[in-house]
Amino acid sequence: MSRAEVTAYVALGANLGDPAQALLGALSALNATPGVRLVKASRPYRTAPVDSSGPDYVNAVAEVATTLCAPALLDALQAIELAAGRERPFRNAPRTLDLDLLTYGAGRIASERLTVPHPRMSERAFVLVPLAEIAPTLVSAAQLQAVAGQAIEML
Ligand code: PH2
Ligand code: MG
Ligand code: MG
Repeated sequence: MSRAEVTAYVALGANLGDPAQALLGALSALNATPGVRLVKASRPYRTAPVDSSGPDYVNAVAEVATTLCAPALLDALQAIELAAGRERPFRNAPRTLDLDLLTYGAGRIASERLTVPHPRMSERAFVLVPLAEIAPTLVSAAQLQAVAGQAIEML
């Protein structure tokens, strides 16, 4: 018997190499992953680095429907990051591709590898603005107001 699909939201970001191309490649790699179906993706946004360095980022958020459990979905995200040349020299280092699991259904997870919902998602315009574009009921006006000072523009 096959498992029911769960709706999950994934944040995409990059600020090295060709970030816009990396995000497009990641969306198609996500959809090509067995057990993962891309439902929608936000527009790409140019954003200033937050607690990070280097060039501006390109960020987006994707909605996926998945039959994978959350740890397997995380494995898939990390495999796509690695294939895009992701290196982790230090925390919040500039990167060719970052894929973060924001939510997994209504799941709450606090394991060594994974905290869901993502603990910093509501502090970041680069997550909330694209998330609000594709899932407006998940983001409140007050949350958007709280990050209104962070530089973000639609590409
Ligand atoms: N990701 C971070 C830290 N800072 N800043 C922007 N603008 N976009 C990001 O994706 C980003 C960041 C940690 O993953
Ligand atoms: Mg991140
Ligand atoms: Mg990450």
